[in-house]
Amino acid sequence: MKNTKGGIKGKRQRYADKNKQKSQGRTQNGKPYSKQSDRNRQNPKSAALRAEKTAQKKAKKMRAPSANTNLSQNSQYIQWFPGHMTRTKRQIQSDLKLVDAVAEIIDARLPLSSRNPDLPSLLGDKPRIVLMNKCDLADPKATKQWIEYFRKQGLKAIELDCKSGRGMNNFVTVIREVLSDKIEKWEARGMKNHSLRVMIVGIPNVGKSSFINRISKTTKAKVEDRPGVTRGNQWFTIDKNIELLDTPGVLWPRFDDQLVGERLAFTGAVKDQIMDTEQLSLRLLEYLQKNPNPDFINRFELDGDKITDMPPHELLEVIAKKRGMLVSGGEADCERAAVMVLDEFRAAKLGRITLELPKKE
Ligand SMILES: Nc1nc2c(ncn2[C@@H]2O[C@H](COP(=O)(O)OP(=O)(O)OP(=O)(O)O)[C@@H](O)[C@H]2O)c(=O)[nH]1
Ligand SMILES: [Mg+2]
Repeated sequence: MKNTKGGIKGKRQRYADKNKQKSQGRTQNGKPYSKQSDRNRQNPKSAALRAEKTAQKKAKKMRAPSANTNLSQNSQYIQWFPGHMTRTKRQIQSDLKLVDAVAEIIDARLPLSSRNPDLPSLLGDKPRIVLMNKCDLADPKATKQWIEYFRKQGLKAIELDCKSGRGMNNFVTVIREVLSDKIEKWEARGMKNHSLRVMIVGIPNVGKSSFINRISKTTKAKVEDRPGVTRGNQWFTIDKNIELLDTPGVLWPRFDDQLVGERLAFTGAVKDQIMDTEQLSLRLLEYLQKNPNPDFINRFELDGDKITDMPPHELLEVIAKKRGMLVSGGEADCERAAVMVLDEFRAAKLGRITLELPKKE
């Protein structure tokens, strides 16, 4: 490095020059100064490697964790695991010692995707039953198949509909069945009416609090049509010496299959605000195009033959126009239509649709 007088710059001078450039916010070649660019100049090869690694890390973060071929350009990476869910998991674990059994509420429309994969390790060998809720929204034939599927796995499952109260009476019978050994032991020791304590767990918005209200014939548990309503564990006493523990809905830190996240989002188990609603409704339309349901076709007065090959965004436009959802200039208001499609699906106005079926043996 030559100085203006043609000599070699001393170490002290070079240091002073560099500090001057830093204070001016510029590098030698006039580019803005940064610590990173300083390091890069020292070793351009490792700088390129670092840049590549950072890009890979970013891509990994953005990439869907599954290699599912059913994904399309409308797919989005969905994940929702706020801090209160970590706390709930810990609370569930510590409250386990207080209960005799656990009732896992699942959504009858997605009996696999609505099961938390972390539960088996969390619950250990605690006696467990499955409550298939929202049966009024699911395909009744599929629900029967799922009950059989669980039976084969050695799990007692019952159909529930918290809106009408269907299936409520079976709960006490089934809980007594799974706890029969314990009850026999209590009775042998003269404890005839020993109370049973059951923890109610499940994903957000699946109907845990609704179930507790229905079965205890009260409205004490807070219920709303959005995920994340219950925020703490709370005991409720129902008749026949049974106490139930309501818990906040929990998901898991990472959906290994992106379709699982999507299905949970379709049914309202994931907070809508964290997603692109229009994209989500396009994915739902893609599903309905591949699996057309007469109620869906009739509700939007669609031509069943034409919709299969239509790009989903065109179908959304058709639906918006059919419903008179227009923006100024007469264009379809796809944003509004997207929300409406999701709402109507969630209320089973597009048919009683079960999104997953047990694998045929
Ligand atoms: N159609 C139908 N809707 C139901 C049923 N059970 C619950 N719901 C509705 O589902 C929504 C959520 O119910 P909640 O009882 O608050 O659900 P939760 O599991 O306690 O939700 P979090 O506390 O957020 O985890 C409410 O709008 C209920 O009215 C059912 O069997 N059928
Ligand atoms: Mg609740």
